[in-house]
Amino acid sequence: MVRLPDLRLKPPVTDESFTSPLRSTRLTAVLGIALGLAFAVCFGTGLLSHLIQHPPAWFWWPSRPVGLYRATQGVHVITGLACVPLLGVKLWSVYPKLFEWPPLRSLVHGLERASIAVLVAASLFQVVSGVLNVARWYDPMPFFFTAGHYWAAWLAIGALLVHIGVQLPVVRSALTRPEPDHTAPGTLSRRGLIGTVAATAGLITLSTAGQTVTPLAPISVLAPRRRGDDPQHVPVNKTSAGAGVRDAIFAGTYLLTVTGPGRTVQLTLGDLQALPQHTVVLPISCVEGWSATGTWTGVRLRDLAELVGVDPSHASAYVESLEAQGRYRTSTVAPPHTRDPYTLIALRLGGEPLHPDHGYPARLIAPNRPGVLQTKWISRITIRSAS
Ligand code: HEM
Ligand SMILES: Nc1nc2c(c(=O)[nH]1)N[C@H]1C(S)=C(S)[C@@H](COP(=O)(O)O)O[C@H]1N2
Ligand SMILES: [Mo]
Repeated sequence: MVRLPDLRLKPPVTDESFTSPLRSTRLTAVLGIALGLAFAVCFGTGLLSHLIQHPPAWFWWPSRPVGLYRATQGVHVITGLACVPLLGVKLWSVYPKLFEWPPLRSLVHGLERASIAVLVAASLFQVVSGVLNVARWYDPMPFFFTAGHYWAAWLAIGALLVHIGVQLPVVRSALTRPEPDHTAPGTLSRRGLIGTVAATAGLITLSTAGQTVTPLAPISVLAPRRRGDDPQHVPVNKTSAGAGVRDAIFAGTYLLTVTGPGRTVQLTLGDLQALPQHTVVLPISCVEGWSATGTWTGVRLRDLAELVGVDPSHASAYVESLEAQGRYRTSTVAPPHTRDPYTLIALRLGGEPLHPDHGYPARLIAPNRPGVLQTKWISRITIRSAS
């Protein structure tokens, strides 16, 4: 009798290839819940940061409490960094499923696999691009970081919702029917693994949060921005040399042009110093998650609006820098911040004239605003009536 060869495809890798007894549906469910919560917090705080920087017509952001953005963006970066170990172990707990056989069972199964591919790719992209950004290492990213990170966030959240919808029954049964822990005595237990992941996430938080939570600063050994020898005890984002403004700010010909709908005034540094001076304590809160409190002295923006004949209770301002090029050379101040008496054209920081790298001769400082909108070396302000 002639036997036909068995032509059915066989799985290249079988269940026995993955031997760790630590893997279990319950472990994956616990890690998945933690990661899902962290992603929800990251998505919410990240979207808020995007809306503040690119406000659509319906969006309104208040100028108080002064440190609200400092908190939301601090939480974004702290939670994002805690995702690094969570995502690593979560993927490790499920990667044997990549080798499940047959790889495609039905159209619905294929769609579900495709959503997993999107979820894994977008999640890894978010964590890697976020870490590179806060480390200020832009070279490996041949695209504009913020745009990539923004669109990948929608992909990640969309795929995550599909994933939660598919896996919810599995998670529920894994959490209600306890699975016995098959790990051998003396080796790492499932509970031990969860504890290790939690401790790693906690350590990452403790060693980086000091870039925005001041009491933790001394132990912030991993923070990209630590309080150090920065001029006037505030970190510098872009230096005056990097912005190419040193010649202009030291030429002695500095003029601030303030324009309203019917009047333009030009003010020398002496003119600005002769206007009523006010002192406020406000943080610089960078989108990158670091922040620092400063004591700023200068002229109220609302006083300059009045100077050019605009009612400051309904006004907005467009602020331009001496810096000729650069993404952050201009910013728009919305009505809540323009009328806020804390919003200053600051001339001094910590009682001294502004350091050149902090925006000498004059810079914008407003409450509850991302650092990117606190324009340095300002040369022109255009006031518009918003009523
Ligand atoms: C290690 C993880 C992460 C880090 C370190 C991180 C860091 C950052 C930073 C520095 C920004 C400010 C970008 C800028 O305005 O220049 C940002 C914005 C943002 N992040 Fe993350 N992020 C992480 C994870 C995530 C995750 C998991 C999500 C969502 C699922 C997310 C969603 C967003 C969104 C929507 C923005 C706003 C982007 C924009 O302004 O257009 N991030 N993130
Ligand atoms: N003209 C100009 N202003 C700018 C920037 C810039 O690149 N150019 N960087 C902004 C960013 S991203 C931050 S976080 C703050 C930092 O201010 P500091 O360097 O005084 O701490 O300045 C903002 N003002
Ligand atoms: Mo910034």
